[in-house]
Amino acid sequence: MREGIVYVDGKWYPPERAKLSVFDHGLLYGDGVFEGIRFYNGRVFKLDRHVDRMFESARLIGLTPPITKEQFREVILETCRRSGLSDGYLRPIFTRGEGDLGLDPRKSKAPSCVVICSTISLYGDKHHTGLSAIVASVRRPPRVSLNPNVKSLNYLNNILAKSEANAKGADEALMLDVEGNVAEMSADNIFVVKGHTVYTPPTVNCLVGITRETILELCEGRFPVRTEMFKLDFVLQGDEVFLTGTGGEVAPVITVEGHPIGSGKPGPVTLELQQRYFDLVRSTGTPIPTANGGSATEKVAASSVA
Ligand code: PXG
Repeated sequence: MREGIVYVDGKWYPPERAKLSVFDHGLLYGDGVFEGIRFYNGRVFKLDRHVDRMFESARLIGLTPPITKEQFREVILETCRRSGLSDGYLRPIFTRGEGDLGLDPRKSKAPSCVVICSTISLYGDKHHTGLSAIVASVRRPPRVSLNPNVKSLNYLNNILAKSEANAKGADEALMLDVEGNVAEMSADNIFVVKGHTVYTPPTVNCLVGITRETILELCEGRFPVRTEMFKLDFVLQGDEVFLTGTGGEVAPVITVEGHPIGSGKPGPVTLELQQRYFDLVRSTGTPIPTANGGSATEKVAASSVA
């Protein structure tokens, strides 16, 4: 049995009883958007950033959410509270809704709102030991085809990249754009470290990752940052490579296509940023309310929310 609880359009269900119609255009056409949010120690990390990004994704595909931002935020917190979990993962989804066959979005009369609250585990102890990556042969679609800032329900491009990694026995897939610039990993942003300088591509061909933003904040005053485009050779010549994502958190990448990066072990800049990231996510965030309206972690939160 799955852990957690699921909100669907106004009601909460045990995970195995949460259902949407097979005529939902989210299923039929991938017509919808989603977010991936983590909560740690009874606090939701960067909740408002995720809510804003979700509404921006919806706006970019012309989907009017069935709920206001404020209500959505409350639904997310209430779903966490009902889950009884203090650490876990949230997957809010807006789908275009149920409609007749045919891809015209006007066929769907009412969008749906789903919030899954459960757990996620991606790389296990490879956070410490490091991941292997391949370079996917499928490229990220250009911005003129699909804005990478739409976190849409259509992840086939990313899944094909991940499948290539699986077939080659690697943990992850690095993805290039159609011009051969490094874009991102299959579901994470990418960083390269040279000396003390931290490089990451601008968000032209990749998602505006919230973990990416957090890492850039953590670099301030500590490591110089350069946001610029680079090709694969720059990655292979890096001293360190790491990926960032809500699911993947901060994880070292120690080989690319079998070539060791730097020493072939997780590097000092990566490990320092990883530690600071874990410290931050465990000590800040929006407190999950308790049934009596208070918050389980209110006291700690009040003293340490950034
Ligand atoms: N690029 C892509 C394509 C993503 O899907 C990121 C970068 C990192 O963004 P954040 O904001 O999370 O730092 C993502 C996020 C999953 C899962 O179910 C995937 C993501 C996030 C959470 C869970 O595998 N991808």
